Amino acid sequence: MDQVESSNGYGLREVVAITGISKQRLYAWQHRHGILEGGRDISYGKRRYSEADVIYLQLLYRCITKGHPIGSLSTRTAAELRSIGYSVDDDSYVSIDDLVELVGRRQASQLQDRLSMLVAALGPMRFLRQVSVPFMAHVGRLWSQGDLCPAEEHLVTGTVRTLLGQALLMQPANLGAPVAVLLTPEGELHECGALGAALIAKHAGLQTHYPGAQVPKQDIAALIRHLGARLIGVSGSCLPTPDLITWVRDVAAGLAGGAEIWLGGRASQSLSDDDLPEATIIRSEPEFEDAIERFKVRQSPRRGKS
Ligand code: B12
Repeated sequence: MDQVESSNGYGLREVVAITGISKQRLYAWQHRHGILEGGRDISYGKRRYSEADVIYLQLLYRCITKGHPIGSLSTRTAAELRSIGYSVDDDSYVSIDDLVELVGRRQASQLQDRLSMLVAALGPMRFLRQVSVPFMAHVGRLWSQGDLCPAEEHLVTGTVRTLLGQALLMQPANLGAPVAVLLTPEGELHECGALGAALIAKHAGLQTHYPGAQVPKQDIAALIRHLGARLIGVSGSCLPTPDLITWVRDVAAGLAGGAEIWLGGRASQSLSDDDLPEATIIRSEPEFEDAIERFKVRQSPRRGKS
């Protein structure tokens, strides 16, 4: 935890710089809607904000910029605001049966058409959650049963990967926000998870880059410097745990604390935090979104510098 926050919280100027909410707006929310009432630190005589307050305000602002009126949000908890702010409009079930059938009938062009239409119709986040994840699970099953040969699997996976990559590039760049790089380590060919995580990070407001799969560990330090990144998100799906640990340790040693390393995907889920203290293990999408909100606060201008 950061020095400033742990000693006496954040001042108004810092909160404005971190959240982008103007001073006037903040006052109006407090006085008209009772947002974050109280919290006055007696020893300073001025309003201080804790890290939890700042995250709450970030979430509130996110909901407001999505079009929710402040009146409907003022009594919500941070957890409720997170689910409103990160919801993707409509979580109704999308059937992927027709996609699976097109794979079975080897209708590659129709499949590409249908998948492209789904990205356009659902938007990137719903496409990721409601199509890519269940559809890729089917593709993996067909491949392991021998119902798809490697070349056929490559054709299908390539389409999903390209669409996720296009969706990533078409999301707003979030210029000025902290920079994250999502990738897979050497030996990890499963690429859709890293692309999906990159989409989630961008949707959560980070500048996000995806250099691809199998990035050599000796290139990471230069890449991070070049991009000005403060976060590396490593996606491990099937890489054996010892290889994943070695890769992350070697990268961490080369970075010497220059950027945080987060680890997600199937292969990382069996790791405990003690197995790999050099990295933060992320186990679910809500956990990822929460971690990003905290990361934004950590990366914001410090009191001394503002
Ligand atoms: C599709 C698939 C394949 C395809 C890969 C195509 C490709 N090039 O990407 C094919 C069929 C080729 C394949 C091969 C193999 N696979 Co495979 N594969 C899958 C499958 C079915 C789906 C993966 C996928 O793309 N999902 C879609 C993406 C969008 O979702 P996701 O990966 O879950 O990622 C999300 C989250 O996990 C998270 N996330 C992911 N990364 C990160 C990173 C960070 C930092 C964060 C915060 C979050 C995050 O966010 C993403 C978006 O929501 C999974 C099982 C499954 N249902 O997940 C097995 C799976 C990953 N494969 C597995 C295995 C073992 C293999 C093989 C070794 C099989 C073999 N015996 O040969 C080979 C290895 C090939 C190789 N050399 O890499 C195992 C891994 C076992 C483990 N680690 O526990 C799995 C889990 C299947 C299983 N249950 O056994 N596979």
